[in-house]
Amino acid sequence: MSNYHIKHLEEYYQVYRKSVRNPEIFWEEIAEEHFMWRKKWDNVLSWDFTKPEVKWFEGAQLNITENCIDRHLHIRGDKTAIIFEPNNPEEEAQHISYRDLHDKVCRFANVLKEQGIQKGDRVCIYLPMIPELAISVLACARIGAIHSVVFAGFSSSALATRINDATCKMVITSDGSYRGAKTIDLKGIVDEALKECECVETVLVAKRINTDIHMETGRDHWLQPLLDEAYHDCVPEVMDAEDPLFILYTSGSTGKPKGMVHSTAGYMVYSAYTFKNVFQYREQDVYWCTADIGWITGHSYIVYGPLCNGATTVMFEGVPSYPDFGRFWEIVEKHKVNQFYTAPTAIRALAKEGVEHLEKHDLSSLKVLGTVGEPINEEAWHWYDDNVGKRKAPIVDTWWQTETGGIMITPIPYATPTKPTYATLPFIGIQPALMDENGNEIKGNQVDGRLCIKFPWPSMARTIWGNHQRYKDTYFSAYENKYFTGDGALRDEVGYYRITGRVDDVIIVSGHNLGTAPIEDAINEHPAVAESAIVGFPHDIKGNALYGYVTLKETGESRNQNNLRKEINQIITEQIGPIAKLDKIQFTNGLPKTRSGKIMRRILRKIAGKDTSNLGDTSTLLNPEVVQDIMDNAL
Ligand code: 7RM
Repeated sequence: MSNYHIKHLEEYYQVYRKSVRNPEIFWEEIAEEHFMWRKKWDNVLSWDFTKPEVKWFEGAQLNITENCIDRHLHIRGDKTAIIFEPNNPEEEAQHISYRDLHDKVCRFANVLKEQGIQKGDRVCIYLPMIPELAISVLACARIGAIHSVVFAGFSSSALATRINDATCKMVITSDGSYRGAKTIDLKGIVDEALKECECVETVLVAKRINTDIHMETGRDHWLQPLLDEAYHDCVPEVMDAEDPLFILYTSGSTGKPKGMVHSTAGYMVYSAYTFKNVFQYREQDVYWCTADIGWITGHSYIVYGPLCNGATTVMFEGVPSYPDFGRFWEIVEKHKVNQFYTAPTAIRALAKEGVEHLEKHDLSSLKVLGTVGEPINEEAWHWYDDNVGKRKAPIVDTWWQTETGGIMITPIPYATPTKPTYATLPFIGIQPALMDENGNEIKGNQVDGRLCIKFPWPSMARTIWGNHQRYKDTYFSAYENKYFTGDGALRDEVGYYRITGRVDDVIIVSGHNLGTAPIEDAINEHPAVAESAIVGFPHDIKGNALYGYVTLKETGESRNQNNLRKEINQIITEQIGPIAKLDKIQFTNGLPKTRSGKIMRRILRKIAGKDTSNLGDTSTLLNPEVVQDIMDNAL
C-alpha cells in the first residue's frame, strides 16, 4: 500500500483513518518521502485555533522551485513541463521542457534580483495566461519574493487596491492580452492603477500583442532584453517552512478584498499530494486545468501541484468560445489530454451549444474529469458525464477555497463511487464538521448545517495580509475551535457531502466570488444613487447572476432609466471589473429594512428569484409597504 498514491476505496479509508488518528506521523511520512528538503523539521505541527496560529514542518528549510523543477532535471529534464496553447489556434503551441523551465525561471529570478527585489518583497503579477505568468510566479518563489497575482480581468482600481494593500515594489505585466477576438490594453490599466500606487518602483513588461505603448522612463522596462542578458542559473533562496510563499486576494462579504497568505512547506506538500490523488496523475499523462493562474485553482493545480509531481500541465490563453465552442475539445484532442479540470459555468455554457462540437473530436484520451468553483447542477453533471467522459471518465467534484489552498472534499477517481452534485468524501487528513445555529456539531448522517473544519491541514492560509484580527474574526470566531468555511453543506446517508452554497453575502457568479458590499459601494458612488442592495438569482449558465435594487436620490429630474443602468454597470466595471456587472437593475422607492437598519436581503433574494409565495417572517420590517411595491415592479 502506498500512502502517497491511493488507488482503491479500501485504501482511501485506511489512509484516511491513519491521517486522522495520527496526523503528525502521517504528514511527516508524506513530507519525508516525496519532497526535497534542505533541512528537515523540528516539529511537524503546532496549532491553536484561538489565536489563531498554525505551523507545519516548523524548522524545515526548502525552496519550492527546487521541488517543482530542479529535482526533476536528471530524471525528466526533457519531459514537457508546460504546454502553452495560445488564444489563436493558428499560432503554434509551445512545449517547455523541465530543462527549459529551469533556464527561464532562473533568468527571470536573476532579473528580479537585478531590479532590487529581495526575499520577502512583494511583487504584483498582472499578466494574461502566457508562459511568463507561470515563470514569473516561480521566479519569485526562487528568490523568496512573495508573489501576489492579480487576475488580469480586474480593473485598474481593483488592481491599485491590491498593489497598495500588499505594498508591492514591482508589477509584472504585458503590453496587452488576447481574449478571443478582442485585445485588451493591460499596460494602460497598469498605468492608470499606478497613479494611485506610490510603493511601485519598477514595472516589467512582457511583449504579447506588439502594440505601441507608453513606457515610463526609469520605471518601466521591457522584459525580454533583460532576460536575454541574465545568467541562466540562479541558486534557490533557502526558505523556512512557514515563510510566506504568496498572497492571493479573495472577496469577503464586507470590506476590501482579503489578502490570503499561504506559507511554503505545508502548501507545497498538500497541493502536490492532492494533485497526485485527485487526478490520479501518471508519468506519461497530460493534464489540463482551464482556470486562470490569477485564481487559487491556477496556483495550486496549474503551477505548483502539477510541477511538484513532474507532470505535463497545459496553460490555455484563450476562451472556450473562440474561434468556436469546439475549442476545448480541439485542445483535448490535439494534446491528448488525460485529465481535464474546469468550472460548472463553462460546462453549462458548452452544453447549451449542443453536442455537435464534441462529435468532431476524439476525446478518448480523457481518464478523469474535474469540476470546481461552485455547486454543479444535476443536468450539467450528466451532460459532462455522458458527452465528454462517455460515462468512462469519473467526475471529481472538488470542493475547496482560496483559503484552504488545496482540494478538501472530493472523490478519488476510480476509488470513490461518484454521485451527481456531491463532492463526496473528505480528502485524506481533512476533518469536516456540520454545525447547527447554536454552535453545536451535528453528528450522524442525513443532516445539514454549516460547514467547518475542525483540525488543521498543511495548506491552510495562515493569515490575512496586514490584518490578523480580520482573519480571526472571519474564520475562527463563528464556531469555537473550528475553521468556518462560509458554506452550507449536507451529509447523506453514507456520509457523502453536498455543498449547498454560501451562507454569507458572497455570491458566486460564473465561479467567481463576488462580495455584495464592494459592488454596492461602487454603485453608491453614482451621483443619482441614494442606496442599493445586490442579491444573486439563479442563472442558467452563470449559476448565479446579480440583481441590483437601486433607490435614487430625489433630484427632481427624471432620468432615462436605461441610461442610468448603463452608467451603473460602467462604474462597476471601472471599480471592480466586468465580471461584477449586474444582469438586472430595478429602481425602487426604498429597500426593506429591519428596525436596526439592516437591509433584509432574504426578501430581496426571493423576489429576484421569483419565489414570492412565502416571504418568511416580515414582522421585524420597518417599512413593509416597500415590499409590495418592489414585488409589483420586479424584473
Ligand atoms: C477553489 C475555489 C470558494 C467558494 C467556496 C464555495 C464555492 C468551490 C465548489 C464550491 C460547491 C464545489 N476557490 N465552491 N468549489 N461549491 N461545489 N465543488 O473556487 O475561493 O474562489 O471560492 O467556491 O462556495 O466557499 S474560491
